[in-house]
Amino acid sequence: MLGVIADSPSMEGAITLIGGGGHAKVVADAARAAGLSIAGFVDDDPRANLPGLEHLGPISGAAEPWIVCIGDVATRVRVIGTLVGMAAKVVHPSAILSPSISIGRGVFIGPAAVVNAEAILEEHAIINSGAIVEHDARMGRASHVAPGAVLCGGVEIGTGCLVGAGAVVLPGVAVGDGAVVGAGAVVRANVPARAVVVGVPARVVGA
Ligand code: JB3
Repeated sequence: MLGVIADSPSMEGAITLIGGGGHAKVVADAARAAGLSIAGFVDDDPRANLPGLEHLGPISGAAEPWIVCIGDVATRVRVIGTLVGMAAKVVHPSAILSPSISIGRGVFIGPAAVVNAEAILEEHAIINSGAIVEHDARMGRASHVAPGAVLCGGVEIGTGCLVGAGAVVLPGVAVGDGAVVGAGAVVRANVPARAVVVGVPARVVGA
């Protein structure tokens, strides 16, 4: 699996990272490990600093291909909405990917992640370090499965969701748009849109 999969032949060339914080460091590492060139990063905070990468200016000036490197889901969704041009995909070479998966534009797949047969990763989803997305699961647009989390077979994650570090979503469970699954939770039943669930077994604590 290539480190970045251009969506069109015109999308050769270095990628621009959008955001200059901790997640951008992880994406930069993956891009380098995959042998990709990085033009630099854009960030509205002039103090943002990514060692070894040039701060190219504010986010509004992002050149394509770009990838959004902001982990907070609400911010991520908002920033994506302001962008034009083509998003790149960055896949760490140590990720284990079935050849039958679908990867949308702007997706990031981190080191030691596993994505199994027929899984669908919609645009701008984050599959973070060591996360597992099992067969036939779906990650909704801009959703984030955090390090070490496990989506079992056929799980449906909506758009703009966060599945926290080390959480487990059991087979066939659906997590509604904008929902949050707390770190370490074990989710046995469907999660309503915009709900927050935590614990083992996971229970709704807020919405
Ligand atoms: O837990 C892990 C493994 N990673 C976390 C990741 C998923 O999310 C990480 O530890 C952080 O919690 C977070 O990483 P991120 O998004 O890089 O966080 P931070 O280091 O705060 O960097 C966010 C960057 O986005 C900063 O450079 C901000 O300037 C920028 N930013 C944050 N909010 C924003 C906004 N930029 C714009 N334009 N608008 C915002 O509202």
